[in-house]
Amino acid sequence: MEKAWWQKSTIYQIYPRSFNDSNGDGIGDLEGIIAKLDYLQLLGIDIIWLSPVYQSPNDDNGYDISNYYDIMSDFGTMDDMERLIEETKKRDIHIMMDLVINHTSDEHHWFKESRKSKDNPYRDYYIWRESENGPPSDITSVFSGSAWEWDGQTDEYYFHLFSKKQPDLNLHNPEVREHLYKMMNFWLSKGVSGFRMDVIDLIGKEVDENVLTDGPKLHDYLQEMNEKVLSRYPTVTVGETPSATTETAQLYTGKGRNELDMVFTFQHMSLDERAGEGKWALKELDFTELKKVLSTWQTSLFQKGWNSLYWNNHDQPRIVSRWGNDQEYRVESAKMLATVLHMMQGTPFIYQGEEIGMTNIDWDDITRYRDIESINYFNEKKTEGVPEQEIMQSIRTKGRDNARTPFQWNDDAHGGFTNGVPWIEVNANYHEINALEAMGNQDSIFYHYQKLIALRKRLDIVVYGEYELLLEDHPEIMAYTRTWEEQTLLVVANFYGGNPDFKLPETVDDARSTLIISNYSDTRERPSEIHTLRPYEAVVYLIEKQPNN
Ligand code: TEU
Ligand code: CA
Repeated sequence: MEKAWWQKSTIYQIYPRSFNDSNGDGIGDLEGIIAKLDYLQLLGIDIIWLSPVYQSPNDDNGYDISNYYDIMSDFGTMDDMERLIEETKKRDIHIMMDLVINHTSDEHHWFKESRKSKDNPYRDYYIWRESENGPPSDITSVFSGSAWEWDGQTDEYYFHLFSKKQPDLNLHNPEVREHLYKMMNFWLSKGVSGFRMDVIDLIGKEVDENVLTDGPKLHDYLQEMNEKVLSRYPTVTVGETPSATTETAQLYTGKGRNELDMVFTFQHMSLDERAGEGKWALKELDFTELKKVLSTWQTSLFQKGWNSLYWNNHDQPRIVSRWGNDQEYRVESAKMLATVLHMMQGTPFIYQGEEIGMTNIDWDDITRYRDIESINYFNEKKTEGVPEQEIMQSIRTKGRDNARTPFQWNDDAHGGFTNGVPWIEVNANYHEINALEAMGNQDSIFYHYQKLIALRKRLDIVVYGEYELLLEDHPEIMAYTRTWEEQTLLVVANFYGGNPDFKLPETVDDARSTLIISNYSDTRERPSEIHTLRPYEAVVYLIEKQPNN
């Protein structure tokens, strides 16, 4: 089996605006990241995924790029970026840039030209349509309202799946693709190691046919990109693909397909929303469904592709608040969730602050929020007459700002994130939850993540072992094995606060097993036949086959 360098790696996502502010303007920056590289090295991560740092008017916090070749002045300069690349190299850390090519900012030079006249050479870089009576179609923006915006300069509509300041590029135009490949090569030649590709499943869209994701040309374009850019460097890539299924994931990541290394799938992220009603329609997590979804991905891609593994990113609420217990069992449940994810097959992603168990915010007042998605949703629902309390309950539970409050470094004002006034408030719990506290405590969540990262490097079975789900229908326990050569890895996790019994399956011989990691300090060294689990307990045993088996 082919062993790629990134298969043993762990990736850490930095959302620069909220990571560390070095100059007191309240906004995280590149210099601030450089100052924390030793912290990341101690954690043991291999790759940083840097959310966008390009020039941007910040309508969607950098996911609206006005110049791909320059750095947002809030974050620093190209010199700072080059220094960041150099400093990460010294520590054997790679950088993965965020690649946003489904759309640009409306302040990008291309769009400024494009909107000027119908025969402008850049006109066809974007998606323009004429329409007499209202928008050309009913397609809606992810950020509320129509996806079509009327532009009086030429009396046509342009298409934007996200904010109206994020016009969609027309990738069917080969000139556009060539420009983008040139830009990607520019960054790779600067020394970054790859890309996380924003909503890459949209780039083959055919708006007139109402086809958005998985357009007929999507995989052709990815293969072309691979040939003209990715294959020329030892890259690592992950595509953000909300529409991916276990079938399409094999197209993206399959051997010999020459497209991407892995994709972000979203099926597990939708298990606490009412089916078909979107992210704001709240519902309890369907736990057995979660096990089923994760397991289906594990088995479907086994030796046919490669999984990314994540609970969190800058678009999702904090996992310990979402599917753990951020009160009495914050530490136990954060470690349990980490264990379950990191012992699976794939490349794990850690989102900044996850490794110290940062939690959701509980703000009731919309003026404290900064995210365009939440604010637009609030305004839309308010206009429709939905009671404010109900709207705010969705935003508190699912809003993206849950992940975007500043990193909590220590107990100083604003959690040590800034000497000034932060662009978004720090979570009030920074006095108890912060990196300094975590680093001084050998039992902290931080060191649990450090161990999990190291285990992946030490044990081939974590990287290559075949996955099998146990106790499929158990309402509280998630348990699985990984099998590789003469070994079995047994992972048992209690997802809730009760004390369920775990009965050791007959296939598992406990005579030759050792405890690999646990989130309770006094877990026994061998699994007993009946193991009564404690709240949110998670244990991992490595079992050697009997020599005569
Ligand atoms: O997100 C794409 C995406 O699918 C979003 O709809 C995401 O599911 C949503 O934000 C969840 O609430 C990417 C980026 O990750 C996001 O931050 C950007 O806002 C978006 O693309 C536009 O670039
Ligand atoms: Ca700053």
